[in-house]
Order: sequence, then C-alpha cells, then structure tokens
Amino acid sequence: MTRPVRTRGAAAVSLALVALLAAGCGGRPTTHHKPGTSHEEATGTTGTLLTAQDGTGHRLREVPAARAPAVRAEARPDSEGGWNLRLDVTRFRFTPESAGGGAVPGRGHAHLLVDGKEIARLYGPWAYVPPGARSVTVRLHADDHTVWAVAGRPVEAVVPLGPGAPSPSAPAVTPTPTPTADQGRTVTLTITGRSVQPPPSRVELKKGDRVTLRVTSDRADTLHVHGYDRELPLAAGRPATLTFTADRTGLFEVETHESGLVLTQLVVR
Ligand SMILES: [Cu+2]
Repeated sequence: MTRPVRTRGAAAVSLALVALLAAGCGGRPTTHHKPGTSHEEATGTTGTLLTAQDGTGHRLREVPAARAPAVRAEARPDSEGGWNLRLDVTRFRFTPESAGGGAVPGRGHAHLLVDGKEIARLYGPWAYVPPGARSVTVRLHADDHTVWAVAGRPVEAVVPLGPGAPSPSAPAVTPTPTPTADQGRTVTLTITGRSVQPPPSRVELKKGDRVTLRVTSDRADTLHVHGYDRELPLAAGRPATLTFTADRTGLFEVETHESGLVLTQLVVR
C-alpha cells in the first residue's frame, strides 16, 4: 500500500483513498475484476462495510432500508420428501456471472443455511431442501460475499420446517427472522460506537420463556443482564450469544459494562 503523497495533488490523494477503501474490504478483498467492470464494482465501496459478521464469518454491508434488497421465502413439502423453497426477492437480481467481484447495489446471490449451517449458494429463486431440516435461512449476499444488511441485521428470511411448521395450505412466508423453538425468543443487537441497532426498547417475555441475546459490538466489551446477573464477553466485531430462561418476573436492563450503554429492557411477566 502506498501512502498519499501530498505534493502530487488531489487526484493522487483520492486514488490512494480508493485503494485504502478497497483494501479494507472485509478481509476478503476482491483481487480480480473482469475487464469493463465499473469503478464501483472494482472498488466494492457500495454501502457501508460493517465490522460485524453474520454467523458464518461474512461481514455485513449496511445499506439504507429504502434502497436495500429484501427477501421472502416459502417452503412447500416435496412429494418425495424434503421441501421446495421459493424465494421472492425485491430490489435484487441474482448475478452468478459476477460472483466474486465487487459489491454492486441490488445484485448478488443467496446463501442457504439449514439449521444454521451454510449448505449451498443460490443463483436463482428456487432451491431443494432435503428431509430432516428443521429450519432454513436464506441470506442475501453481494457479489463479494458480504451480507446485505439493514440496521445492522442481515437481509434474510427464515422458514421453520418439520413438525409444527405450517401446512402446505398455509405456506410459511417470513419477511423477518422468526425464532426457532429451541432458542425461544431471539433478540439481535448491534453496537456501533455509541449507537445501538435496533434502538433500545422493551422486549416482552412470559415467565419461563427461553431468550437468546445475540449481540455484536464493534469493540470488546462485556454484556450484563441485570437481575439475572448473566454476563457475556463481547469480542470486537464477532457476534456472541447468551441463552437463558427468563424465570424471574420484573424489568431487567441489558447493558454493556465498558461503554455503559443500555441495549434493551427485558420485561418478564
Ligand atoms: Cu457468497
């Protein structure tokens, strides 16, 4: 990496800045580009690359909600077992031809996760999910494999499958992540500097509910659940999860020790 040389003037400085931005691309810098790709494609500067990652080690790429892609998914039982999954994407185009290139708004592919484990990459709206799966997650990625994100959360659809899942006459359509039976209620929080996404609010729980806090902080910190006295170390940029049973009623604050932020309040009735 060359440093900007001031005497070369503004053009040299801005080129160096572009190089810096490209090199900062998620530890997965794009090193090859097809001839004829645009400047934006070549630099991968679309949106804001967050330090937060999804559960599979891909960094999130934040875009404004109004311009963000969206995905809904529906699973129908297949006559030979398993499910046929259909995606309904908006502001998004599957671009297998440019996978591995720079991030371009509204383009990319999906990653298919079965029970939280990545099993396939999707280049189109249909996928087959083998029998035995309990839930599928479809997450939208840019060509450089970063995850399209809004408010610090991946753009994804989660479809519960298996026993207890809705029948074919009432297909599961989930525009937003839904909790799985195992973990109960999942609360996903992202801390960037002094800001918390989603903004602090209250989470209503019934006594005996399982609750999972999934927290990503851009700096090392310690999460503390008051009343329950549960702590969770947070490593910078890595999601950490804490699951517990809300077996005491009351109002409990969830805060960070180092930065002293109140992330949310748990109301257990
Ligand atoms: Cu990918």
